Amino acid sequence: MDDLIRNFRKNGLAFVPGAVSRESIDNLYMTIFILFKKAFPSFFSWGNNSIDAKIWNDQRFHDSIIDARKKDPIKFGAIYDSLQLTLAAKKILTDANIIRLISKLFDTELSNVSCRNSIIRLDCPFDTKNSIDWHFDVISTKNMKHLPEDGISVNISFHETHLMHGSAHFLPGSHTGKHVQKVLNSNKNNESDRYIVNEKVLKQFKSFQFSVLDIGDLVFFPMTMIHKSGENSSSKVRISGVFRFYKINSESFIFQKEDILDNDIEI
Ligand SMILES: O=C(O)CCC(=O)C(=O)O
Ligand SMILES: [Fe+2]
Repeated sequence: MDDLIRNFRKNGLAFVPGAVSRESIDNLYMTIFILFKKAFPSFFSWGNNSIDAKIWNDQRFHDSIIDARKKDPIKFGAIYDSLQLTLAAKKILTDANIIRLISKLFDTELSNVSCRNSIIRLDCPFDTKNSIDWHFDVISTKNMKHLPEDGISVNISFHETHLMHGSAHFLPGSHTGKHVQKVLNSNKNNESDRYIVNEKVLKQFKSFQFSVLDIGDLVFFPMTMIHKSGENSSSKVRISGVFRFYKINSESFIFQKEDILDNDIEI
């Protein structure tokens, strides 16, 4: 048994450094830039056609995104949603290393895995609308009886991420219990759903946050593990991925469809 599987079985967290290809991450930054420039041309007029991951070190990039969100949160939400449809996002979702590692952790083949509700996150400093409090990931917010027992989530860091950027906090050990949570669905496209887990449950576990994550690093955890967004107290936008995979032949797998048509966003 190798370290990845040993750590995953022991405390529910498996860390893999620099696994996502730099070319895919460069494409993602270019795509983010194109979307913002289309929606907010005056804020992004400084950029050219050669954006790559290095742009994250340029404060102009962050200031422009933060200003855009302040000016028009609905438009910002539309960019966020549209980002999920892009090839750059989907290419990372199906990155060869991620598929290999997920297959290994599930001990199954690619053909037996589904993915849904996979998101590239843009977390602005001191944001409270999209930051998610303690919760475990779910496959369905309508069917709360569904415990995501055979799901694995992976967080991806798209830049050097320090504590002040607000990477996720985890409660290792919480994944083996059967916990319940309330979900308050948000019907706004610029706000996340709210989750509530009983305080008594939270007190049973010790919180853990990776002190630093580098570009392309992966953190795998069972969907049943309780975790939350950290607080971004920096001046930069935290850019990360949260991808969720499910084993199809598992008893707890449910048949679903993704909303794909007739959901244009008026901006
Ligand atoms: O902010 C984060 O990295 C955590 C996000 C998260 O847990 C989720 O989207 O389900
Ligand atoms: Fe989550």
